[in-house]
Amino acid sequence: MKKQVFALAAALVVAAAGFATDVTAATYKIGVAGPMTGDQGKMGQDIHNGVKLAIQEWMAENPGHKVETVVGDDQHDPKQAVAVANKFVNEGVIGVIGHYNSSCSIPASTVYLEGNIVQITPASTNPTFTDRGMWNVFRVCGRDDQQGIVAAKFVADKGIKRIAILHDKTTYGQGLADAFRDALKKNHNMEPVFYGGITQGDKDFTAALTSVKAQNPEVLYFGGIYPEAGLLAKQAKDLGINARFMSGDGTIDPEFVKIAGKAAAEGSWLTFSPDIRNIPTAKASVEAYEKQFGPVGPYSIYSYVSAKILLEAVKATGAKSARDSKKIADHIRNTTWNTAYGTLKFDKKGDVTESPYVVYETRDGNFVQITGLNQQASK
Ligand code: ABU
Repeated sequence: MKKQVFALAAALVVAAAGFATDVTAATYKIGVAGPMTGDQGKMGQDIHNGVKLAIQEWMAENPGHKVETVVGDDQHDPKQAVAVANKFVNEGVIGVIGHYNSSCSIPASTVYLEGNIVQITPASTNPTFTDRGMWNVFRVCGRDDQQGIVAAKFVADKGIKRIAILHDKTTYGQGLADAFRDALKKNHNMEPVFYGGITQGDKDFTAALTSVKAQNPEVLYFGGIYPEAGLLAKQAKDLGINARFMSGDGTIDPEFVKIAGKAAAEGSWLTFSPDIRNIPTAKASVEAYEKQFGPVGPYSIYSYVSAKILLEAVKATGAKSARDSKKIADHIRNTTWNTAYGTLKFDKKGDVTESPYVVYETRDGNFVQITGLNQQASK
């Protein structure tokens, strides 16, 4: 009898907390994936911290329900990402937040599709992620075919003519470099004076930079992530290359300045979404994050928003497990989300319908937003 009374009381508490379709307290597991260790480990930790904050807040708002994370370190290696994805399927997660790298998110998404699991990436910007017609994938950030257009317009508007392009031969890095090159050609009738690749993980880029130097570029554009971007900026300066360094969202982190050194990073141009610290709706989330984890990284709040969307969709649909993933996905796609970034809506493919990019300049080691939303690109 005592047991029955307790169960009824628990059900009423949960019903009062606002669960329309599910009055049974539940425990959910969420997969959190990214490079948790190694040279890109800062990005994985930012993702994990954003998810942790979202879970803390959600559990406080939904007493009786428990959310646990299963963390997967993909070490920005596509094979490791597939192993992480299989582990998440076997552990019965109800959804995944991740991965960071497009080269990991894309192969892992196939495993999640087969496992009937919703995946929300906070950071993977390569268009292919959402362009394959998969019902289970979402991203809350923008795409490189938007980011490349904004970068090309920016340099063309400045009257810059001599542009060298390097990339790290990854899905993201080469994809972004190609998007930038294609936008230069298509929208501004410009050709780069140099286009070539380096190898991610290498430390000495003298050979590639010597070829770049021979073309006397005004801008050296890099498609890749901050560990290589920092070394390239530093070594370009050491070699006496007199070009402005430019890159994208994979570079905009204080780690870039640390690796390049303040002098070599100074003046570099980086594309990313508008500064989260200036978005009024994000103020409380940024403060809560920074109180616990320190300065927000580029994708900390995107990860927080991703986890909030997943948990709210689980709640609204009364989903019990990944068997209910289609309901979760439909709910995500058909809902207008009020988030720290403001209102978000997803299109049929799982992309957000609006994702502005702006340009930052590195000044005294800080990233200062130097363009407004008039640089916004449409798909
Ligand atoms: N978008 C930043 C780097 C992550 C990726 O898309 O590979």
